[in-house]
Amino acid sequence: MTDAREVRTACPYCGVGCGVQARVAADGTTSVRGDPGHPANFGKLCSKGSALGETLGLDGRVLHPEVAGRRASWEDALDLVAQRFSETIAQHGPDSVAFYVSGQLLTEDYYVANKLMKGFIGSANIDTNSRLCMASSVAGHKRAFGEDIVPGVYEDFEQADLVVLVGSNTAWCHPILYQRLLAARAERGTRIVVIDPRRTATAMECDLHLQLKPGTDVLLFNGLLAHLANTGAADQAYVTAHTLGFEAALSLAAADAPSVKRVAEGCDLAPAEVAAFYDRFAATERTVTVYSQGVNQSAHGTDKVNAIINCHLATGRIGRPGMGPFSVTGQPNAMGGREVGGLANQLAAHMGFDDPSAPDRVGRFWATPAIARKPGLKAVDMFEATGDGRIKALWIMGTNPAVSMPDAGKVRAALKSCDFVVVSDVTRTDTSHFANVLLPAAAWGEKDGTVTNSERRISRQKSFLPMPGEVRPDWWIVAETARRMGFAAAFDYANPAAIFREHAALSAFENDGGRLFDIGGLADLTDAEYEALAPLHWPLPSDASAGVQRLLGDGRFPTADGRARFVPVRQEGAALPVDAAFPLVLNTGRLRDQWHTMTRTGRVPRLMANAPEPAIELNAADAVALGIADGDLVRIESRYGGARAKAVTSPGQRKGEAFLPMHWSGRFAANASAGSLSAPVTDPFSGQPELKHVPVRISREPVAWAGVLMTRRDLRPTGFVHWSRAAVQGGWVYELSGTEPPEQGILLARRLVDVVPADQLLEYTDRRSSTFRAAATDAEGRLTEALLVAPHGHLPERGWLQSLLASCQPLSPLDRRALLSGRAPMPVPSVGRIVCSCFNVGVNQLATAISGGSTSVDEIGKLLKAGTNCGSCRSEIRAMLDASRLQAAE
Ligand SMILES: Nc1nc2c(c(=O)[nH]1)N[C@H]1C(S)=C(S)[C@@H](COP(=O)(O)OP(=O)(O)OC[C@H]3O[C@@H](n4cnc5c(=O)[nH]c(N)nc54)[C@H](O)[C@@H]3O)O[C@H]1N2
Ligand SMILES: Nc1nc2c(c(=O)[nH]1)N[C@H]1C(S)=C(S)[C@@H](COP(=O)(O)OP(=O)(O)OC[C@H]3O[C@@H](n4cnc5c(=O)[nH]c(N)nc54)[C@H](O)[C@@H]3O)O[C@H]1N2
Ligand code: SF4
Ligand SMILES: [Mo]
Repeated sequence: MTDAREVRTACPYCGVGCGVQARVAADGTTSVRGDPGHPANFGKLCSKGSALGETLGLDGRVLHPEVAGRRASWEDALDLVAQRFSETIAQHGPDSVAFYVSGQLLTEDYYVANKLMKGFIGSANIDTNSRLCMASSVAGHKRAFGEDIVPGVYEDFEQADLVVLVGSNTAWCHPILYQRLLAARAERGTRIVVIDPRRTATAMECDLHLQLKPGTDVLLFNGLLAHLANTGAADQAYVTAHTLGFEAALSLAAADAPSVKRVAEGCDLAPAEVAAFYDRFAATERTVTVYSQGVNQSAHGTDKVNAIINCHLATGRIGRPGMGPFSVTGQPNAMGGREVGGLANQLAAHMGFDDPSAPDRVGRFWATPAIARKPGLKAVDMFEATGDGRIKALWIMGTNPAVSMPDAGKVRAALKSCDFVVVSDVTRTDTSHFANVLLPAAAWGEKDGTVTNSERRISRQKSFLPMPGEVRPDWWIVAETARRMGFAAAFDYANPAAIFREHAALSAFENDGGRLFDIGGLADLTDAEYEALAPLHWPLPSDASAGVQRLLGDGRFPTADGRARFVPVRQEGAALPVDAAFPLVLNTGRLRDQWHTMTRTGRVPRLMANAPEPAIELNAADAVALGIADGDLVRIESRYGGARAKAVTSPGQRKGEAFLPMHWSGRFAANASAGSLSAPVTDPFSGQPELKHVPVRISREPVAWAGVLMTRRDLRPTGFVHWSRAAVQGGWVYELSGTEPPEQGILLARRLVDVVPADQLLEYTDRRSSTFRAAATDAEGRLTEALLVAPHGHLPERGWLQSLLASCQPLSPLDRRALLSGRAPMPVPSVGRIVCSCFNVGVNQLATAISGGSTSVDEIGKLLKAGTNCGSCRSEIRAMLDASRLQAAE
């Protein structure tokens, strides 16, 4: 037995990039906590980060290479990949193949994949899921600054007097950064403005919420630019010395937004709210404007970014303490991907195709004659080309496009029709289903490398677990394929450190300061230094001793003349307006405890407890008009596809608008995928798709029966109108429903327990009430399966059943009888839906505390511990307190 050890690594979820300490005990069990020494989180972790230890099991993992669905050796699998890619290139040219990669990859993996495609295959057909995420920010930065630069650092959130959060549900999506902001507010009284069509958890905490009409951000910020100019709040000296194009941008803005009243009308806001925001912005030097997917994921995302940056340029508030535009990145290594050049319109190390000398320079560095000279296909176009046969071989690494791409049904059809699909993933996914070759990648905790967070801070991700089965790190898989394609010398890496050194050297290569991304100071790290690398900011040129923190504060920009550019922008109408056939706007995004397509977080019971079923949020007036009640199953249709989810009315939802989480894949529900509904309409500059706005119609499904199956098995039911599942202690709970008569529902559901040997299954059918119950136990008498089917609205509470599945005890005779009668032996008080996932505190407990006299989140924390660890649930608790106060006042 080995001794206990502790490894300092980084969280693999969001772009905050928190430091994590993983402790492997002598018996091999692993626990995870925040790293107090990491400058992003100082020891704190959010709900997802704190549950990392629970994602390390091997359930669902891909452990061996597979060819055509059969286990294969690495030799055979990689020989086949290399042969098929080489043949396709020889026959149809380099642009007939493509890689679709991901911000989940480490910088070293990403670098090697980019080098193979752009440097040696000679095509720029490598794009990444960052196209769906950050592309508009990249394009906006390049238009304004000349390079993709995030000027600020996290301390700016703490040193600002005003923080404007645009299209960002920071409380849920960048929770630790949000906690830092709230802590700073408690000290200095920071004002927080939220600009979002939904009343999100983030909006509940703010001083001013502009609940604008979706897609009208350009108008709002054009109005602000005009207001700054009119009221003398613009910094003329800065504008004259450091920028170009102010007059043109201002005249278009003023024409677009001639008055506060016109802005208010266009954005569907009260004039007083707009004026309050403008006055506050004008008066507050230390202002940070944070933006995320409500800005980027839009058909006009790049213009939204520049409308925001224009206001910061006009006031000279860039790159100084407590001020600046701040695009927060989504994925753990979205930034690293941008640094290596993983987007199809970038080349490498912040060099692009717009600089004619860049391809030769990169070609010289890589010693290759085959360097790509023109941009490749961006994600939406790449799948379009896969569908129509232009792309004949596609390799997908670390992303799940069958779920996360817009018009996902069409993407699935493209994958099905493609001659040769390779998927590298850690688990089986909706995408891996289409793989001709499936390659088992090493997961978080097993692999080594670096990631860069939203504030340009590079951190090490380190392995602390052995690689299970035959899994291999992504860089190794790509390098081995490159070797087989005839490029052995250029891909002869001993370890991630060697790749990192090369990446650092390329960033400094022939760089006279024209590219701010320069980490030449790290090009000579020894393996031991790389191993011990402490988190640091870039840039870090070879002559610097420590990473420069803020950028652009001196008013010098990485453009040819050193000046920033104002970009004239105009408010455009919705790319896809609603009409009589599709009268509602569907917005999509994230939930607090889930990560994307749920491949990891969906397996953790306490992360499933807050929102166990796919649900669409509706405004109450729309629900009434559509004859939909809370909990009803609804059908959602757009011009691209359909989905089903449970309806929940939400006071946070504007009339005419609905919100569906992006998370549920075909592995977690029959069909609740937001991607199937979303439109493949893209921004003209960034190619980023409009994922926040698609016209839909919604109708109630006439559900006749419902069922619930608790099981230890990992199933994928078929033939049901709707099902969804949630991980619970000891197994899974499947919610089933259908529009058939209940007797037929019983027959359908009964098939799910067909595999259980008859002598282990207790069954009971009550024909009069059309109910069915069945239960099975293992050899020790512990519950393994429980199935209940009843007419719609007649299923019992799940709490007691779940506790039986979780229990390690044999069933008592009392429980056995109770199971068949479908009722708990004695009423078990249910905690209700879980709000605090750290301490398992449910809505019913919170309601009792509030009716018992608790009046603040802190008081509730003292009583129930809820909200005292990661803090992610504090806004939900506050909303319950507010609601009860309102009720009392009525
Ligand atoms: N819990 C959790 N956290 C995550 C992730 C996750 O999967 N789960 N994913 C990570 C990733 S990759 C990303 S990219 C980030 C995303 O982080 P966010 O961008 O904060 O998250 P979203 O929920 O996608 O969208 C943000 C908000 O944009 C609003 N919005 C929609 N349309 C408009 C509009 O026209 N204007 C404005 N101003 N707002 C609009 C939506 O109502 C929504 O509340 O989160 C990261 N963090
Ligand atoms: N409708 C709608 N669609 C959206 C969005 C939205 O808001 N609305 N948001 C978009 C955004 S911002 C994003 S970032 C995307 C995210 O969409 P995806 O990238 O499709 O989502 P993930 O579930 O994170 O997929 C990552 C995959 O990588 C695997 N993986 C994890 N670690 C590794 C590794 O080390 N190596 C390899 N090879 N695989 C690994 C995981 O198992 C998983 O299958 O979704 C986009 N799609
Ligand atoms: S905020 Fe949460 S998900 Fe994001 S890096 Fe930190 S712990 Fe991970
Ligand atoms: Mo993202």
